[in-house]
Amino acid sequence: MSTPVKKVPIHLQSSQNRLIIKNGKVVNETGILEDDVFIEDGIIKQIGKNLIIPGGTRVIDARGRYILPGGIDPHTHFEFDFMGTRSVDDFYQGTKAAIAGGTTMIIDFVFPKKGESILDKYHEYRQKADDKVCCDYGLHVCLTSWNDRVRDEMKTLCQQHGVNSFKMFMAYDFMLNDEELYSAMEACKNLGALAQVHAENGSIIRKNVEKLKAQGVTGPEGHELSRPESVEAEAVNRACVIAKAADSPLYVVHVMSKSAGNVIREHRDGGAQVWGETLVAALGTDGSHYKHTCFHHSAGHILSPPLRPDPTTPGYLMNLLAQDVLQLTGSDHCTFKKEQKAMGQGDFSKIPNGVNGVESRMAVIWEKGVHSGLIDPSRFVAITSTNAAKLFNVYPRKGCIAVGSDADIVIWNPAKTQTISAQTHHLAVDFNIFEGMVCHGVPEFVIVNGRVCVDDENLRAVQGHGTFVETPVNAPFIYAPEKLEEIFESKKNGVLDEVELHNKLAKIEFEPKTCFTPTLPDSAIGTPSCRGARPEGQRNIQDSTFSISEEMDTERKSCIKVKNPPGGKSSGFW
Ligand code: URQ
Ligand code: ZN
Ligand code: ZN
Repeated sequence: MSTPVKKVPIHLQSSQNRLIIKNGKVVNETGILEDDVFIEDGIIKQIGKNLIIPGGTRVIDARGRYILPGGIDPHTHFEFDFMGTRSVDDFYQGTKAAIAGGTTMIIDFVFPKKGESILDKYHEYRQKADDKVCCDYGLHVCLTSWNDRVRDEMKTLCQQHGVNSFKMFMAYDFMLNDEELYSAMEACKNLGALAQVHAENGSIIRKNVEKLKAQGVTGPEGHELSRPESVEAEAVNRACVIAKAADSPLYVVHVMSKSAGNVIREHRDGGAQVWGETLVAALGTDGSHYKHTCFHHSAGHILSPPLRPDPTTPGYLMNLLAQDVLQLTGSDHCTFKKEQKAMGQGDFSKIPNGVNGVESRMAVIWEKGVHSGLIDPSRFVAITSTNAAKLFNVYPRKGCIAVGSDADIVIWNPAKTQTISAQTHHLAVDFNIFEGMVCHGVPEFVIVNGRVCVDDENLRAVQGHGTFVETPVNAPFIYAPEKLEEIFESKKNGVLDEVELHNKLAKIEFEPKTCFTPTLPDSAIGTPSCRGARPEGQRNIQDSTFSISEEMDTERKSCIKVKNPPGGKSSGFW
């Protein structure tokens, strides 16, 4: 168990609060620039060459390295009570491991049992996480039942507690039916929140499980057999159809199969506002492990939707990310020890669902995406950080290396390799689905809100260093794309310079009914874009400059399309 470490107030950190990263390649989703980055008080203060900075500033030489925005993992389940047990990586261990791998923000899921208050559960999660987290975190809220109270509490969560996303299940005992899904999505849309779905056909799964058990199938191989690709693809399609009918944008979590990805492509091509997240598990391994004769090995790979037996799935999903059919990568980190997985010995439907990934996500995606030549570093940044920041409305505070942004930065050495193993990972769990995988790319330094938490590969994460980050409703990238389009058009035509561009982005105004109304301390900064309170010493995004240096060509579709700079093959979608 962890020992709490007291936070050092920023003003007492003396010269430690200043840092310059020199000679590296700064990677944003829009391109790569060779620049130095100066950080003070947890914020990126200057980017450029020959910067004038105070004496005594620590220098990190990043020659030959990439300077990346810290990863944002939009999908974790730390200390989660599920299937009769609790996931073993808690908010301390989980965020510490996240940092070790180059992730500087996670978004977890508040998970009420069917019928419980989502508001009470939110407070419970805040209580268990706030003092433990080593990096910043946000919260989605799961809707495991549907009624008027849930609807009212959604509003409170959006308007007073910094929640802007709700996950609905189409499988498990707590799944919503189609009518409830429609109402919940409609409620999300009306609040300016984002509806998320776990897309699997729960009724077919139930029937398949019964049938398989009757046939005597009890081992882990029964898991995928009971929930094949078609069961996932059907639910993804149904979710898209319901979202369209309810006029709601939609985020499909953990897209695990080729056919589910194809369904998303079809709906996006038809103009739907739908975004897809796949998992590092789906990109880094496959369902062949369910045939392994060792129960612990095969059960260790069980999650839902499952890994697919088709060995071409990981490459296919990476290509969908390259083509912008899918936009985000999460870990769905939800870990159970061997003894917990053993609860399903003799009955595969009782094996607690979930695998690791929060620590290895960046390395595995770099290996399978960048090192293998399918994507460039800019697209890597988009799918591991920027797109999550945009959809969950913390951009440009997070998700980019820009003046005024939080100093959440990874110095990535593509020339070094690491071998993933349960023997060396920083997790509480005793199994790793990527065991033995050699990955090119090592996060040599990880800077979390200005503090060096991985220092030349030495992990120095600090419990309680992270804070809860409010995710305001009405993300402009979802709900005001036409305003963004105008702004980017003005930049393209030379009407706006970069500073004006950033100021415009920060000042997009929304309908008053959806304005976020936090209880602000005097020192906190509220902006017309309704962002929440920021701790002292953090930036006012209206006063900052924000570099999008490449020329952008915009085209309105379901959202703003941005063509990438010449030479870069990343396919950013805004
Ligand atoms: O469905 C999820 O995201 C959670 C509840 C369980 N983990 C998993 O198997 N994907
Ligand atoms: Zn799920
Ligand atoms: Zn999950």
